[in-house]
Amino acid sequence: MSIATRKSRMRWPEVCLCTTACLLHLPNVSNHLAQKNKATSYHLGQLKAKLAKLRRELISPSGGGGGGGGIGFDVARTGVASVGFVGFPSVGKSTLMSKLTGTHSEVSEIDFTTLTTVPGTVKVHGAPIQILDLPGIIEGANDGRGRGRQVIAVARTCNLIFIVLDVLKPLGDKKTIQSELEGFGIRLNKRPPAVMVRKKDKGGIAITNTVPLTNIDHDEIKAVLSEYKLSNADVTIREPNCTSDDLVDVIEGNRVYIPALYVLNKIDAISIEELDLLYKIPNSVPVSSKEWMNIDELIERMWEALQLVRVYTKPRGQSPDYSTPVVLRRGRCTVDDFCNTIHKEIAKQMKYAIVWGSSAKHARGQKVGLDHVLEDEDVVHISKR
Ligand SMILES: Nc1nc2c(ncn2[C@@H]2O[C@H](COP(=O)(O)OP(=O)(O)OP(=O)(O)O)[C@@H](O)[C@H]2O)c(=O)[nH]1
Ligand SMILES: [Mg+2]
Repeated sequence: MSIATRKSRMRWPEVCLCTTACLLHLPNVSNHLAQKNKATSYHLGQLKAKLAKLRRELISPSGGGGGGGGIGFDVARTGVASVGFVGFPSVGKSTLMSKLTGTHSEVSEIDFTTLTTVPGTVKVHGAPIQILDLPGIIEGANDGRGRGRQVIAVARTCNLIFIVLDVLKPLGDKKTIQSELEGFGIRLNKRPPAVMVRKKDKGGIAITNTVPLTNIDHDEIKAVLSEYKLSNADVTIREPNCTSDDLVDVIEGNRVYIPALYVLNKIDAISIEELDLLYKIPNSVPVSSKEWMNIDELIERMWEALQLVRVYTKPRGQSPDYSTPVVLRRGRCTVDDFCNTIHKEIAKQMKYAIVWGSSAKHARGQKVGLDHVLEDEDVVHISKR
C-alpha cells in the first residue's frame, strides 16, 4: 500500500490531543502522523504536567491555592446558593439578572456595561438564591485580559454557573468560554475523577487499575508523576477512560467541579427551525430575557442543577412550618446538618428526630438519629433530651 493511501485511510483527531502550547499542535501534518509509541506518550504526559504547572503559576504567582481568595470582586454572600452569570459582553446577562431578581443592573448595547459584580436574589421554591451578574469576559480572560481573572475567580466560588450565550453570535463562543474557565481550574458538569495518588517513602511507582486504561498508559502516568517529582507513589485508577488531564487534576488538587447551564439568549430574534437545533445542545436552555420567553424552564433547570433539599420543621403538637424551609445541599443533608443549620447547640441536645416524607420508611413518621439522610420536602421534628 502506498504511503498516500495509508495516510488517507487513517483517521486523525481533528484537534491535537495535547493542549495549545504543545509543539505537536502546530499545523504540521507530519507531526500528527507520528505513531503514538512509548516515547511520545511519555512526552505527552510530561507536556500535560508542565503545562498545568505553568498555568498554576499564571493564576497564582505566589503559588497559592489557585484563584479563590484575594483577586475576585468582593460581594456579600447571601442566600443558600449562588449562581454566577459568565459570558462575553452584550449577550444579555444584566437584562436577565435584572428581570429575574428585580435588582437593577445597567443594560446597554455597548460592550462592557457591567464593570463589577452586581448581586441580586431570586426566591425559587421558597429558597433564596443569590444571582451574581458579572462583567463580560473576553478571550484570554484567564491570562489576565480585561477583568477576566476577577470574573472567573468569582465564578469559582459559585454553586452553579450560567454560561450566557447570544444565539445570534457563533456558538464557538461556548467552547472559548469553557476553556477560559477550565484554564482557571474550573471543571464544568464533571465530577472529580476516581483516581487516587498516594505518596509513599519507597517502593517506586505502583499502578493499579480496576477499569481498562483506554486513554492513558503506564508511561504517560510515570511521566506525569516524574514531572511532579513523585518517584514513590501508589496510583489507583477507577475512572473509566481516564486521561492524563484527569491525573494532573488529581495531583494539582485545586480544581473545582461546578455544574453549568448554557443559557442561549435572544431567541426572540431567530426562527422556530433554528430554535429546534438549539435544543440539541446538551445542558442548554434557550431563552429570551428581553421578551421573557422560556424563563420558567430556566428557573426549573436552575433548581434541579443546584440540588437543594428543603426541610420543614415541625414543633411538637403543631403543623409543619411550610413557609420557611431549612435549605440544605445534597450530600450535606443529614439530620446533623439540619440541626447545625438552625443552631449548633441543637444537635448536642437532640434525643432523637422524627422524619416524615420520602426519606422516611413509613408514612406515620420514622424515628431517626443524627446521621439519617434527609430528602427534599421532608418534615422533621427534633425531640430534646
Ligand atoms: N433581541 C434581544 N436583545 C436582548 C435580549 N437580552 C438582552 N438584549 C439586548 O442586548 C444588549 C446587551 O444587554 P446587556 O444585558 O447589557 O448585556 P450584558 O451581557 O450584561 O453586557 P455586559 O455588561 O457589557 O457584559 C442590550 O441592548 C439588550 O437590550 C434578548 O433576549 N433579545
Ligand atoms: Mg452587563
